[in-house]
Amino acid sequence: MNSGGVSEVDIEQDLALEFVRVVEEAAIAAARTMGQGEREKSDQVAVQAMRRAFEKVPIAGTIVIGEGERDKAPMLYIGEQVGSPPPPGITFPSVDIAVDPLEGTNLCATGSSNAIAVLAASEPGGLLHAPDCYMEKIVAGPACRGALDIDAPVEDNLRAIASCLDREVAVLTIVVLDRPRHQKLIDSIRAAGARIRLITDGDLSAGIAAAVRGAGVDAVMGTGGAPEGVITAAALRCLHGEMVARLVVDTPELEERVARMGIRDPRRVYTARDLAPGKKVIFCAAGVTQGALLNGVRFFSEGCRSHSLVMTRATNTVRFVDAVHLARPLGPRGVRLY
Ligand code: VTB
Repeated sequence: MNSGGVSEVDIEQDLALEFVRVVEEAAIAAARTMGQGEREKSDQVAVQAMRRAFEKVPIAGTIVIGEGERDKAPMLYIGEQVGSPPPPGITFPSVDIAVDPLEGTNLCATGSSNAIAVLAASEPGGLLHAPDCYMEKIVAGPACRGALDIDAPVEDNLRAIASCLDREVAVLTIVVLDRPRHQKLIDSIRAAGARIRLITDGDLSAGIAAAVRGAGVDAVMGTGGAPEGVITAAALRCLHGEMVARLVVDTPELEERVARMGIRDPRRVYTARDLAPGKKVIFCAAGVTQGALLNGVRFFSEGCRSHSLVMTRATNTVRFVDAVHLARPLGPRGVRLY
């Protein structure tokens, strides 16, 4: 907040917890719909809850990665301004925000592991405005600094990762999205002798796990969403993880859209720093369903309990937030007292 030029807001120090509340709200709303088999409904309630939660955050926020173009998404669309209106004479800090209110809509709809509500934030210009297309990615932990090459054969990358981690290729765990487009990749990983974990959705949370030692993932390989790629990069910048990525621009329409977004070379190989170049970067995620890193939301008679992760780049912190949200008490006639 900048009141008469007095104190400058440090985005990371002052806003990290505010953003945790935003992902908590989205996660709790989505978790209520777990297992109902309605992925769109799950997504919609998460979007609405996240949008509402932003109204309390003292920022001049701009959604740079969101639910889609303005004409397609009523809320959290690209370019939407979010944040609470500042009181007269006060200027709230400008912040760019990338959101995925429910990463893993299918996972939530089927009650499977690793659905999360997630956002990344930075100073303006700190997150690439990526189009909603596919992105080839290789993600690994900090030990693999400089060792990944998106153009190298799969087995070379596996050998490089194994060598950085000081272990054999045969004991690596590589996460791959279970899609027909990945058959060749899967065959190559198998031929090289590494182990594979196929996932139905959620290459973002797998990417974070790859950067955390002991989370059971050594690398994520394959093609997933570009917006998820930028948010993964924001997390990796906080965790010093490694990533190489390239947009999949395979139609003239997409080429045009990418050019309109100011991306001059559609074949550019990006690192995490290129995708999330911010000096200040915040990454927040809250578990919706039970996951490897985060517990899902648990409901009980007095309220619910959420589990979130908030990381900051410049201030180098990784915090887990275990929060109990008490329900408002019921009055004598069974109505909420406030
Ligand atoms: C991945 C995955 C996401 O989209 O990015 C995937 O991590 C890519 O799209 O959870 P396809 O489903 O078309 O392969 C998600 O599944 C969510 O949209």
